[in-house]
Formats: sequence, C-alpha cells, structure tokens
Amino acid sequence: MRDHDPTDPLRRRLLAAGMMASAGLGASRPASAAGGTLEQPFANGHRNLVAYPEKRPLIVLTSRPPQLETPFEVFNDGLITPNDAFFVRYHNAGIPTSIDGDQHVIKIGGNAVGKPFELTVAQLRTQFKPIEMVAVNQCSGNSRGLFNPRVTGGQLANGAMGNARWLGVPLKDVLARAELKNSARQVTFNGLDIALFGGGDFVKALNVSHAMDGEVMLAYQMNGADIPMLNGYPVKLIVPGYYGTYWVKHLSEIEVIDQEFDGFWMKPAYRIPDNDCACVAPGTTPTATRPIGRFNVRSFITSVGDGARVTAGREMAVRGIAFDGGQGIREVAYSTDGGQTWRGAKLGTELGRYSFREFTFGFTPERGTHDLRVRAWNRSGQSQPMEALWQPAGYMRNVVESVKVTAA
Ligand SMILES: Nc1nc2c(c(=O)[nH]1)N[C@H]1C(S)=C(S)[C@@H](COP(=O)(O)O)O[C@H]1N2
Ligand SMILES: [Mo]
Repeated sequence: MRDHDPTDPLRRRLLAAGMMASAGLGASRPASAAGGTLEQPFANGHRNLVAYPEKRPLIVLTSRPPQLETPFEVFNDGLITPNDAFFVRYHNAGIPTSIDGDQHVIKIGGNAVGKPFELTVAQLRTQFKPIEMVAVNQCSGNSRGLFNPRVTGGQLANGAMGNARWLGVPLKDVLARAELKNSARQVTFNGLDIALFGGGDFVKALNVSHAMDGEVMLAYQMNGADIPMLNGYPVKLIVPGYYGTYWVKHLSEIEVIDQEFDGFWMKPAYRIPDNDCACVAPGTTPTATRPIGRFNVRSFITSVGDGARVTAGREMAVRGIAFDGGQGIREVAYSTDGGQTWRGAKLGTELGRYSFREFTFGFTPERGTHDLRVRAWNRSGQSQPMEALWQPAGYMRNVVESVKVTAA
C-alpha cells in the first residue's frame, strides 16, 4: 500500500477544465490510431473509441454522462483489467469533476442508527484495518446489444465488465461505529453525482444482513492506485459477486433505515423477472419482478475473436476467462464442433472466488471453419444456457457464445 502523502497532487482528482463543454467532457480523440483502431464494428454499424481523462481510448456509448466500454481484446492481456481500460457507467449528467480525496466526507446516518457520524476518506484509510479482494464488476446490461429480439438501452457488447484488486474497509466495521438499532432493515448508498435533467438521484440499497457480511467494502484503491475519477474516486462501494449497479461511486452518504427502500433505482429500475431463469418469452413483460442480484455464470474465449483466420494444421493455444457470482468456477468445457462434443479445459490459478479465472486448451484446426464454444460451471453446479434467454431490460445475458474461426 502506498504511503499517504497529503501533498501528493494526485490526491485531488480533477477532470480536464474543458470537460464540461457541451458533449465532449474534455475527451480527447487521438489524431492517429497509435497501436489500435479508433472504431470497432458492431451489429450493423461501428462504434468510436475516445480517450477520456485517465483512460485509454474506449468505446463510447454516450458522452454525457460518459458511458465507456472496454474493447474486448483487453481481456486477453491478463486477468486484472487495467484502471485506464476499465469500463465506465453513469446514469445522470451531473458527475463530479473535482474532488479533494482526503477531505471528502462520507455521512453515516438514517433512522436505524444510534450514533450518526461523519468520516473523511483520510480517516477511513487510517482508523480501520484494510482488506483486499479481487472482484469482477459487471454491468447488468453487459452484452445487451446482442439480445434478439433487440431491447432498448445501451447497446453494449461484452466489454461492460472488468476485474480489479480492491483495497478498502469492510462496511461492517464502519457501520459498527454507528450502532445499528434492532429496527435496521436496509442500508442505502448515495454518491456525489446528481440528476441534472430529472430521472432521480442515483441511490441503491442492500439488506442489512448483506451490508454486514464482512465482504461488502468501501474501497479507496483499485489495482494499487487511486480509483480513477470516472470509476468513483475517492471511494466506491464494492459488492462482490453482485451486478455493478450496487457499486456506488463517489460514495458520500450511507443511511441505515427501518424499512425497504423503494427509490427509483431499486424500483422500478434494475429489476428482473421473479423466476428461476430471470427470463420471459421474447417480447413479453414479466408479471412479477425482484431487484437484480448476483452474477450468473459466464465464460469467454479471449485469445481469438469471431471471424478470425488461423493457420490450418498448427496448434492454437486458446485462452479465456470464466466467472460467477461468488461460488467460484469448478469447471470449463470446450467444444470445437459447435457444441456436439465437449472436453475439459485447463483452469488457471484462482485469484479468489469473485475474480476472473483463466482457462486454456489446445486445438489444431483442419482446413475449414470451426465453431468454438466454452461453457463454465460454478461450485454449486450452475452453468450457462445453450440458447439465449430473454428479458425486456437486456440484463444477465450468459448464453454459451460461439466463436467461428476459419483455418487456411
Ligand atoms: N454514483 C454512481 N455510482 C454508480 C452508478 C452511477 O450512475 N452513479 N452506476 C452504477 C452502475 S449501473 C454500474 S454498472 C457501475 C459501473 O462502475 P464503473 O463505472 O466504475 O465501471 O457503477 C455503478 N455505480
Ligand atoms: Mo450497470
């Protein structure tokens, strides 16, 4: 852990001065494609890559507020997603552009605490015992753009996810100081960003038992550095195994309350069909819903992309990643014939049960086209569907994907 130096200029995060200029937010678009393409084909068009402050060129979904997707090739570079490549998701346009990281205050209160108090990030760093955890953050709508029939919302491919090493303090230890009453039912979380054009302030809630599980944490470092501004500097809620919607950025207010919170971003937003598959018949509306929760199981080949040309008769070392909502990955199977026959892939070392897990297998293609697929199981036997499930919000896609390669 880096020693804390109050004079460190990085301690205060500033986004470039010109960044509030209409839509651009100070993003700079490099003049030349240094080492990479500046657009990516997707669906029936293409998407632009733009470099925002502290970020390498990422795929732009919207510019105000910034919504940026990680180009998929990044996931083949290593199991940890670099801070400058990590995806960005905001709901409201009023995002903070300058924060003093030490003096930033988190207020802890609500009608179900005995002792409300305030904590600066400097105090959070020095007065509590830190823990570290590697965990995937994934947006509920990751892969939404692949839904068929299509659904409204950000047309994301598979890059609204990332895996990082988080350093921070268990929420449980912070809440203990507030002296929870017996009436405590939920804990709500608010950040510095505000709704400028309606839509409602972004506030999320967890049940008290979940908030007190010792794993939910207030992180102040990401991969050994300050959290990038756009990812929630200076403090972000980490909810391991749960969709990114709960990972509140620029955390500034925590309230323990004696009832179920029903703010807009818990109800009607971010809900899934209340059944086992979290799915409905395409084009229909669920009759009952519940708040979205843990990740389902997913796996991706990362070393080769759909449509790639490869050399016939030469062994390919195929690599990829698998993850789930926290049981940990037990097995990854692969098929090179479109799912007719399957074998076991080799699993890499485990960085923790909330992390990406590497898998590898070898394959020597004959001349022609081959349909590669991977399918993972977690430790409680949950896996991925062979046919895509559907739901109107475009959440939780986890179908076994197909990567077609042509060997010549
Ligand atoms: N303050 C704040 N926190 C937020 C959001 C937001 O709009 N405001 N969006 C959430 C959603 S839906 C996701 S997917 C994650 C994305 O985290 P990231 O931008 O650091 O990748 O942030 C979550 N935390
Ligand atoms: Mo999200």
